[in-house]
Amino acid sequence: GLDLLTFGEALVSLRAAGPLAAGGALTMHLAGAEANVAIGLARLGHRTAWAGRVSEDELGGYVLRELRAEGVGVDHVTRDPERPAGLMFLERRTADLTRVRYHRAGSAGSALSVEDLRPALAAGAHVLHLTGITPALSDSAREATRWAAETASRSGALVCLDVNHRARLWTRDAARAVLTPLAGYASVVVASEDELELVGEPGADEPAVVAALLDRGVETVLVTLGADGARAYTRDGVREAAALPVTAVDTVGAGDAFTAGYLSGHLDGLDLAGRLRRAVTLGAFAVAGHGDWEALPRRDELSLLDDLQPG
Ligand code: CKP
Ligand code: MG
Repeated sequence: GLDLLTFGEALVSLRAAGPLAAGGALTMHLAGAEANVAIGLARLGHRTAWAGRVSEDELGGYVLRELRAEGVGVDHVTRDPERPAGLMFLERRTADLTRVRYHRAGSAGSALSVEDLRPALAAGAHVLHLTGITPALSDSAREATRWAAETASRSGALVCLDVNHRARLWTRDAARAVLTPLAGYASVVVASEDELELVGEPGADEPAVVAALLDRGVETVLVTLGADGARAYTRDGVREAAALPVTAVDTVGAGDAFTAGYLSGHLDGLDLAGRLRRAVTLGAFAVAGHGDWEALPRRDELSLLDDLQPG
């Protein structure tokens, strides 16, 4: 069977080297948190698949071609003849600051429904990865996300939820109302410090949110800290992992890389320290190179950063 199934919206990302308002050349890339995770795992040799709806036009064809080229299974993708591809514009404002603008309302990906996911869930996978972006896209996508999480957790899969709050899609209160119940299906929850409160009581601090999640059956809570690394909470306590000291040129996709590394370590049977080491290693590759996933390592490249001691 598959190692990992993920689903969501894959976007066509159009990247400008400077401010968008100044015009100039755009380059075309695949984006989308779930696609980033699938690619991260596929590059390390794990069997992965991505499910979702993509437009039937050339842009949808491009999304599928990129996923296939990276070795991600697309057998259970639905083509949507009516709706357009979701787009994302990314402009570079300073050397280390990029800004993102979406054109995704009413897109093919946002029309995701339970029916689109049924065949993929029936085929099964060891790990189901999902993000808090998908339930923000539409009512049907929200129900599909909840259904997939429930179905996979019942079948004994490891469910990993990455909170990934996107303020351009919904408010924090709307996100919390959906993501807190959703976290109850997860074995692994990933959140930045900022996002953690969206899977707990409003205003609750980190120890309180973590305690409530562990109480509800979540096994591992991963709090990502950017350049400061990450904290991993389990019933045995907390373990810290420092980030690797690379020069960051593009932080978009870092969280997805971290999650992919953690899940790869899980699939390889590594202990918590080993899973975290792989997670920060993939995070370092992601931020040290341009693009959301392009710089992610193949398995034989994992050791390239071995000489870097955690900062
Ligand atoms: O949390 P990350 O920076 O790893 O997520 C980046 C992705 O899906 C990016 O590829 C973008 O398309 C998105 O998050 C999004 O919808 O914002
Ligand atoms: Mg993230």
